[in-house]
Amino acid sequence: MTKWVRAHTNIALIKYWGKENEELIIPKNNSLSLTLDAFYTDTRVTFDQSLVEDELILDGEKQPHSALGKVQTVLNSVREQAGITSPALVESINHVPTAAGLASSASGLAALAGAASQAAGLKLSQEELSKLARRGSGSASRSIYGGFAEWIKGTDDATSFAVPVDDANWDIGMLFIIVNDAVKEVSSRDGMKRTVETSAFYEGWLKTLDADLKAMKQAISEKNVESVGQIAERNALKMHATTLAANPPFTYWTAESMKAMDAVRALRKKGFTAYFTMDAGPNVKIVCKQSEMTGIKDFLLTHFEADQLIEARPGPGIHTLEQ
Ligand code: 2P0
Repeated sequence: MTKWVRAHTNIALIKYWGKENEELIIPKNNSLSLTLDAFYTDTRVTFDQSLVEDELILDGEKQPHSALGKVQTVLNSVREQAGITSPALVESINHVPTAAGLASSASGLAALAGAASQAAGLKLSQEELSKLARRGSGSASRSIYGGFAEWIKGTDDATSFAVPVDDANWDIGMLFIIVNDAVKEVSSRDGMKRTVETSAFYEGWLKTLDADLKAMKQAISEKNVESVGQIAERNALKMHATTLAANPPFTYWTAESMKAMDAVRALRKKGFTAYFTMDAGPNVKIVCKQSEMTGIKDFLLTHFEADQLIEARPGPGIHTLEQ
Protein backbone atom coordinates (compact mmCIF):
# COMPACT_ATOMS: atom_id res chain seq x y z
CA MET A 1 0.00 0.00 0.00
CA THR A 2 1.37 3.43 -0.87
CA LYS A 3 1.63 6.07 1.80
CA TRP A 4 -0.17 9.36 2.31
CA VAL A 5 1.92 12.45 1.76
CA ARG A 6 1.15 15.80 3.38
CA ALA A 7 2.04 19.22 1.96
CA HIS A 8 1.13 22.57 3.48
CA THR A 9 0.03 25.62 1.58
CA ASN A 10 2.18 28.73 1.26
CA ILE A 11 1.46 32.42 0.87
CA ALA A 12 3.80 34.51 -1.26
CA LEU A 13 5.34 37.66 0.24
CA ILE A 14 7.02 38.43 -3.09
CA LYS A 15 4.43 37.33 -5.64
CA TYR A 16 4.70 35.07 -8.66
CA TRP A 17 2.65 36.78 -11.35
CA GLY A 18 3.32 35.81 -14.96
CA LYS A 19 4.95 33.04 -16.94
CA GLU A 20 7.87 33.07 -19.34
CA ASN A 21 6.92 29.55 -20.50
CA GLU A 22 3.34 28.41 -20.00
CA GLU A 23 3.82 24.73 -20.71
CA LEU A 24 6.77 24.21 -18.39
CA ILE A 25 5.58 26.87 -15.93
CA ILE A 26 8.75 28.93 -15.93
CA PRO A 27 7.92 32.24 -14.18
CA LYS A 28 8.87 35.76 -15.17
CA ASN A 29 10.29 36.48 -11.71
CA ASN A 30 11.58 34.85 -8.54
CA SER A 31 9.02 34.68 -5.73
CA LEU A 32 9.31 34.13 -1.98
CA SER A 33 6.75 32.61 0.37
CA LEU A 34 5.95 31.43 3.87
CA THR A 35 4.59 27.89 4.29
CA LEU A 36 1.79 27.75 6.88
CA ASP A 37 0.59 25.19 9.40
CA ALA A 38 -3.16 25.87 9.10
CA PHE A 39 -3.92 24.59 5.59
CA TYR A 40 -2.66 21.38 4.01
CA THR A 41 -3.50 18.55 1.64
CA ASP A 42 -3.05 14.79 2.19
CA THR A 43 -2.68 12.69 -0.95
CA ARG A 44 -2.15 9.04 -1.80
CA VAL A 45 -1.45 7.67 -5.27
CA THR A 46 -1.76 4.09 -6.49
CA PHE A 47 -0.64 3.15 -9.99
CA ASP A 48 -3.00 0.40 -11.07
CA GLN A 49 -2.92 -1.47 -14.37
CA SER A 50 -6.56 -2.48 -13.94
CA LEU A 51 -7.81 1.14 -14.13
CA VAL A 52 -9.11 2.38 -17.46
CA GLU A 53 -7.89 5.95 -16.88
CA ASP A 54 -6.53 8.25 -14.17
CA GLU A 55 -9.02 8.88 -11.37
CA LEU A 56 -9.13 11.68 -8.81
CA ILE A 57 -11.12 11.33 -5.60
CA LEU A 58 -11.12 14.71 -3.84
CA ASP A 59 -12.56 14.87 -0.33
CA GLY A 60 -14.33 11.56 -1.02
CA GLU A 61 -15.90 12.64 -4.31
CA LYS A 62 -14.90 11.36 -7.70
CA GLN A 63 -13.97 14.30 -9.93
CA PRO A 64 -14.94 14.64 -13.59
CA HIS A 65 -12.19 13.89 -16.07
CA SER A 66 -12.14 17.57 -17.05
CA ALA A 67 -10.86 18.46 -13.56
CA LEU A 68 -7.69 16.40 -13.99
CA GLY A 69 -5.60 18.81 -16.08
CA LYS A 70 -2.92 19.88 -13.60
CA VAL A 71 -2.98 16.46 -11.91
CA GLN A 72 -2.25 14.64 -15.15
CA THR A 73 0.65 16.92 -15.99
CA VAL A 74 2.33 15.73 -12.78
CA LEU A 75 1.29 12.08 -13.24
CA ASN A 76 2.58 12.03 -16.81
CA SER A 77 5.92 13.45 -15.75
CA VAL A 78 6.23 10.78 -13.03
CA ARG A 79 5.30 7.99 -15.46
CA GLU A 80 7.89 9.27 -17.90
CA GLN A 81 10.62 9.45 -15.27
CA ALA A 82 9.77 6.01 -13.84
CA GLY A 83 9.13 4.30 -17.17
CA ILE A 84 5.62 3.14 -16.25
CA THR A 85 2.36 3.29 -18.18
CA SER A 86 -0.36 2.43 -15.60
CA PRO A 87 -3.22 4.78 -14.87
CA ALA A 88 -3.28 6.18 -11.34
CA LEU A 89 -5.83 6.44 -8.57
CA VAL A 90 -5.29 9.75 -6.74
CA GLU A 91 -7.00 10.17 -3.38
CA SER A 92 -6.75 13.62 -1.89
CA ILE A 93 -8.11 15.35 1.18
CA ASN A 94 -7.93 19.11 1.56
CA HIS A 95 -7.63 20.30 5.14
CA VAL A 96 -8.83 23.83 4.78
CA PRO A 97 -11.24 25.29 7.33
CA THR A 98 -14.79 25.16 6.00
CA ALA A 99 -15.80 28.04 3.78
CA ALA A 100 -12.28 29.44 3.83
CA GLY A 101 -12.43 29.98 0.09
CA LEU A 102 -8.69 29.58 -0.22
CA ALA A 103 -7.05 28.08 -3.25
CA SER A 104 -5.40 24.75 -2.55
CA SER A 105 -3.34 24.34 -5.69
CA ALA A 106 -0.03 24.93 -3.88
CA SER A 107 -0.55 22.25 -1.22
CA GLY A 108 -2.52 20.00 -3.58
CA LEU A 109 -0.01 19.79 -6.39
CA ALA A 110 2.96 19.56 -3.99
CA ALA A 111 1.35 16.65 -2.11
CA LEU A 112 0.59 14.99 -5.45
CA ALA A 113 4.20 15.34 -6.61
CA GLY A 114 5.38 13.68 -3.37
CA ALA A 115 2.78 10.91 -3.40
CA ALA A 116 3.03 10.07 -7.10
CA SER A 117 6.83 9.98 -7.17
CA GLN A 118 6.86 7.76 -4.09
CA ALA A 119 4.21 5.41 -5.51
CA ALA A 120 6.27 5.08 -8.69
CA GLY A 121 9.39 4.17 -6.71
CA LEU A 122 11.25 7.36 -7.66
CA LYS A 123 13.64 8.65 -5.06
CA LEU A 124 13.58 12.37 -5.77
CA SER A 125 15.62 15.05 -4.02
CA GLN A 126 13.73 18.07 -2.68
CA GLU A 127 14.95 20.07 -5.65
CA GLU A 128 13.58 17.45 -8.07
CA LEU A 129 10.31 17.30 -6.14
CA SER A 130 10.03 21.08 -6.39
CA LYS A 131 10.46 20.92 -10.17
CA LEU A 132 7.82 18.20 -10.43
CA ALA A 133 5.34 20.15 -8.28
CA ARG A 134 6.05 23.27 -10.38
CA ARG A 135 4.85 21.48 -13.53
CA GLY A 136 1.43 21.13 -11.85
CA SER A 137 1.15 24.63 -10.40
CA GLY A 138 3.86 27.24 -10.02
CA SER A 139 3.20 28.08 -6.38
CA ALA A 140 3.39 24.35 -5.48
CA SER A 141 7.15 24.42 -6.12
CA ARG A 142 7.51 26.41 -2.87
CA SER A 143 5.35 24.10 -0.72
CA ILE A 144 8.08 21.43 -0.68
CA TYR A 145 9.78 23.39 2.11
CA GLY A 146 8.74 24.54 5.55
CA GLY A 147 9.21 28.18 6.55
CA PHE A 148 10.35 30.67 3.93
CA ALA A 149 11.14 29.40 0.42
CA GLU A 150 12.29 31.13 -2.74
CA TRP A 151 11.32 29.91 -6.19
CA ILE A 152 14.31 30.63 -8.43
CA LYS A 153 12.81 31.39 -11.82
CA GLY A 154 15.56 29.71 -13.88
CA THR A 155 15.37 29.44 -17.63
CA ASP A 156 14.16 25.88 -18.30
CA ASP A 157 12.78 22.76 -16.62
CA ALA A 158 16.13 21.88 -15.05
CA THR A 159 16.85 25.28 -13.53
CA SER A 160 13.43 26.44 -12.24
CA PHE A 161 12.82 25.21 -8.68
CA ALA A 162 12.43 26.46 -5.11
CA VAL A 163 15.01 26.46 -2.34
CA PRO A 164 14.63 26.88 1.43
CA VAL A 165 15.46 30.34 2.79
CA ASP A 166 14.79 30.28 6.57
CA ASP A 167 12.88 27.96 8.91
CA ALA A 168 10.73 30.87 10.23
CA ASN A 169 11.10 29.48 13.71
CA TRP A 170 10.60 32.93 15.23
CA ASP A 171 7.88 35.40 16.10
CA ILE A 172 6.06 35.65 12.75
CA GLY A 173 2.63 34.45 11.67
CA MET A 174 -0.33 35.25 9.46
CA LEU A 175 -3.93 35.98 10.29
CA PHE A 176 -6.45 35.36 7.51
CA ILE A 177 -9.51 37.52 7.06
CA ILE A 178 -11.94 35.47 4.98
CA VAL A 179 -14.24 37.87 3.20
CA ASN A 180 -15.66 35.73 0.43
CA ASP A 181 -15.70 32.04 -0.45
CA ALA A 182 -17.30 32.33 -3.89
CA VAL A 183 -15.50 30.82 -6.89
CA LYS A 184 -13.48 33.61 -8.46
CA GLU A 185 -14.32 35.00 -11.89
CA VAL A 186 -10.76 35.12 -13.21
CA SER A 187 -8.52 32.18 -12.28
CA SER A 188 -4.96 33.02 -11.31
CA ARG A 189 -3.71 31.20 -14.39
CA ASP A 190 -5.90 33.26 -16.74
CA GLY A 191 -5.40 36.46 -14.75
CA MET A 192 -1.62 36.39 -14.90
CA LYS A 193 -1.67 35.51 -18.61
CA ARG A 194 -3.98 38.41 -19.43
CA THR A 195 -1.82 40.75 -17.35
CA VAL A 196 1.45 39.71 -19.03
CA GLU A 197 -0.10 40.08 -22.47
CA THR A 198 -2.02 43.34 -22.05
CA SER A 199 -1.15 45.33 -18.92
CA ALA A 200 0.81 48.53 -19.48
CA PHE A 201 1.92 48.25 -15.82
CA TYR A 202 3.45 44.79 -16.16
CA GLU A 203 6.94 45.96 -17.17
CA GLY A 204 6.92 48.37 -14.24
CA TRP A 205 6.05 45.53 -11.87
CA LEU A 206 8.92 43.40 -13.14
CA LYS A 207 11.44 46.24 -12.80
CA THR A 208 11.01 46.56 -9.05
CA LEU A 209 11.17 42.90 -8.10
CA ASP A 210 14.90 42.41 -7.68
CA ALA A 211 14.99 45.22 -5.13
CA ASP A 212 11.93 43.85 -3.28
CA LEU A 213 13.41 40.36 -3.15
CA LYS A 214 16.77 41.57 -1.88
CA ALA A 215 15.15 43.71 0.81
CA MET A 216 12.84 40.85 1.82
CA LYS A 217 15.73 38.42 2.27
CA GLN A 218 17.58 41.00 4.35
CA ALA A 219 14.49 41.52 6.54
CA ILE A 220 14.08 37.77 7.01
CA SER A 221 17.72 37.34 7.97
CA GLU A 222 17.19 40.06 10.61
CA LYS A 223 13.91 38.44 11.76
CA ASN A 224 12.38 41.89 11.28
CA VAL A 225 8.59 41.38 11.03
CA GLU A 226 8.00 45.10 10.51
CA SER A 227 10.17 45.15 7.37
CA VAL A 228 8.91 41.79 6.11
CA GLY A 229 5.36 43.11 6.38
CA GLN A 230 6.10 46.49 4.79
CA ILE A 231 7.83 44.95 1.79
CA ALA A 232 5.13 42.27 1.39
CA GLU A 233 2.30 44.82 1.48
CA ARG A 234 3.97 47.06 -1.10
CA ASN A 235 4.72 44.08 -3.32
CA ALA A 236 1.12 42.82 -3.18
CA LEU A 237 -0.32 46.26 -3.98
CA LYS A 238 1.94 46.50 -7.01
CA MET A 239 0.87 43.08 -8.24
CA HIS A 240 -2.80 43.97 -7.89
CA ALA A 241 -2.23 47.30 -9.65
CA THR A 242 -1.14 45.43 -12.79
CA THR A 243 -4.59 43.82 -13.15
CA LEU A 244 -6.31 47.22 -13.27
CA ALA A 245 -4.34 48.11 -16.40
CA ALA A 246 -5.03 44.80 -18.16
CA ASN A 247 -7.41 44.56 -21.10
CA PRO A 248 -10.12 43.79 -20.22
CA PRO A 249 -9.27 45.15 -16.77
CA PHE A 250 -10.09 43.16 -13.65
CA THR A 251 -9.49 43.10 -9.91
CA TYR A 252 -9.64 40.45 -7.20
CA TRP A 253 -10.63 43.06 -4.62
CA THR A 254 -14.13 43.49 -3.28
CA ALA A 255 -15.56 46.14 -0.99
CA GLU A 256 -14.98 43.71 1.89
CA SER A 257 -11.31 43.38 0.92
CA MET A 258 -10.96 47.17 1.17
CA LYS A 259 -12.64 47.09 4.56
CA ALA A 260 -10.11 44.46 5.69
CA MET A 261 -7.20 46.55 4.37
CA ASP A 262 -8.52 49.56 6.27
CA ALA A 263 -8.73 47.46 9.42
CA VAL A 264 -5.06 46.51 9.01
CA ARG A 265 -4.12 50.19 8.69
CA ALA A 266 -6.14 50.88 11.83
CA LEU A 267 -4.23 48.10 13.60
CA ARG A 268 -0.98 49.86 12.74
CA LYS A 269 -2.29 53.12 14.19
CA LYS A 270 -2.94 51.20 17.40
CA GLY A 271 0.71 50.17 17.48
CA PHE A 272 0.49 46.60 16.19
CA THR A 273 2.93 45.26 13.62
CA ALA A 274 0.40 44.36 10.93
CA TYR A 275 0.63 44.44 7.13
CA PHE A 276 -1.58 42.82 4.52
CA THR A 277 -1.04 40.73 1.45
CA MET A 278 -3.58 39.39 -1.07
CA ASP A 279 -3.55 36.78 -3.81
CA ALA A 280 -5.82 35.94 -6.73
CA GLY A 281 -8.94 36.32 -4.63
CA PRO A 282 -10.64 38.75 -2.22
CA ASN A 283 -9.32 37.37 1.08
CA VAL A 284 -6.80 39.39 3.07
CA LYS A 285 -3.85 37.89 4.94
CA ILE A 286 -2.16 39.83 7.71
CA VAL A 287 1.57 39.43 8.28
CA CYS A 288 2.08 39.87 12.02
CA LYS A 289 3.88 38.69 15.14
CA GLN A 290 2.56 35.49 16.70
CA SER A 291 2.90 37.20 20.06
CA GLU A 292 0.45 39.93 18.96
CA MET A 293 -2.12 37.69 17.29
CA THR A 294 -4.52 37.61 20.22
CA GLY A 295 -4.60 41.40 20.46
CA ILE A 296 -5.00 41.73 16.69
CA LYS A 297 -7.83 39.24 16.68
CA ASP A 298 -9.60 41.04 19.53
CA PHE A 299 -9.53 44.27 17.53
CA LEU A 300 -10.69 42.59 14.30
CA LEU A 301 -13.62 40.99 16.11
CA THR A 302 -15.15 44.46 16.34
CA HIS A 303 -15.30 44.50 12.50
CA PHE A 304 -15.58 40.82 11.44
CA GLU A 305 -17.20 37.59 12.61
CA ALA A 306 -15.09 35.07 14.53
CA ASP A 307 -15.41 32.46 11.77
CA GLN A 308 -13.90 34.91 9.28
CA LEU A 309 -10.60 34.96 11.18
CA ILE A 310 -8.09 32.10 10.93
CA GLU A 311 -4.72 32.05 12.66
CA ALA A 312 -1.74 30.52 10.88
CA ARG A 313 1.85 29.96 11.93
CA PRO A 314 4.87 28.79 9.95
CA GLY A 315 4.37 25.22 8.80
CA PRO A 316 6.59 22.25 7.85
CA GLY A 317 7.74 21.01 4.47
CA ILE A 318 6.33 18.03 2.61
CA HIS A 319 6.39 14.74 4.55
CA THR A 320 5.10 11.19 4.47
CA LEU A 321 2.46 10.20 7.01
CA GLU A 322 3.36 6.98 8.76
CA GLN A 323 -0.11 5.60 9.07
C1 2P0 B 1 1.77 33.43 -5.68
N1 2P0 B 1 -0.31 33.34 -7.01
O1 2P0 B 1 2.98 33.73 -5.75
C2 2P0 B 1 0.84 34.10 -6.66
C3 2P0 B 1 0.33 35.39 -6.16
C4 2P0 B 1 -1.50 34.12 -6.99
C5 2P0 B 1 -1.07 35.48 -6.67
O2 2P0 B 1 0.84 31.50 -7.45
O3 2P0 B 1 -0.81 28.81 -13.28
O4 2P0 B 1 -2.05 28.52 -8.91
O5 2P0 B 1 -0.85 26.92 -11.63
O6 2P0 B 1 1.25 28.23 -12.00
O7 2P0 B 1 0.47 28.73 -8.78
C6 2P0 B 1 -1.38 31.38 -7.97
O8 2P0 B 1 -0.99 30.77 -9.14
O9 2P0 B 1 -0.72 29.31 -10.91
C7 2P0 B 1 -0.22 32.07 -7.46
P1 2P0 B 1 -0.26 28.27 -12.02
P2 2P0 B 1 -0.81 29.20 -9.36
O10 2P0 B 1 1.34 32.65 -4.79
